[in-house]
Amino acid sequence: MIQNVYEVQLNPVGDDRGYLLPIEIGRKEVPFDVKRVYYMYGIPDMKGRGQHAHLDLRQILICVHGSCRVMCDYGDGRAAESYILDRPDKGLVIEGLVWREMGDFTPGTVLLVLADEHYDVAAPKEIRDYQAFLRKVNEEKMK
Ligand code: T46
Repeated sequence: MIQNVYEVQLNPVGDDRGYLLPIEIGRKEVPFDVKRVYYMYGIPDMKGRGQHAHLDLRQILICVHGSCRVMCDYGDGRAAESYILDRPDKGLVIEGLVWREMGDFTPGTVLLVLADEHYDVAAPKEIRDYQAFLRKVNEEKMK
């Protein structure tokens, strides 16, 4: 079972016109082939997002504008970890069976996500019930 969360430093190119941040697929910042890109914006105050886990998905989250908190929980008794995404040159890689909750969005935040799988609207491979997530982690550990 894969469960991994870590921050990566992205490399902007800056000059007197501002910054440009290239993301090259397959380089160490994004260690997977990207099949899907999405972003969220217009998030009302006090609203949280996420609150689910994916069975098998690799993603990198980048707050390209504003900031938010991402809480990651491995469901195995370890304390949940909180990450603040507050710079467009910081990425958070989340791989595998990790419960994630995003919150504390500042007004106008735009959260960009690159993922290694397409999204199946009819049958998304995700767990939205926390107790079911804990059971799945336990089941995977027994294998
Ligand atoms: C995650 C965090 C960071 C699609 O149609 N295509 C997509 O690729 C996605 C991700 C979602 N959707 C639909 C499904 C729902 O009807 O968009 C709606 C909102 O999706 P969801 O409630 O999953 O959004 P978030 O912000 O709670 O979570 C998303 C990702 O789903 C999730 O993988 O890790 O962002």
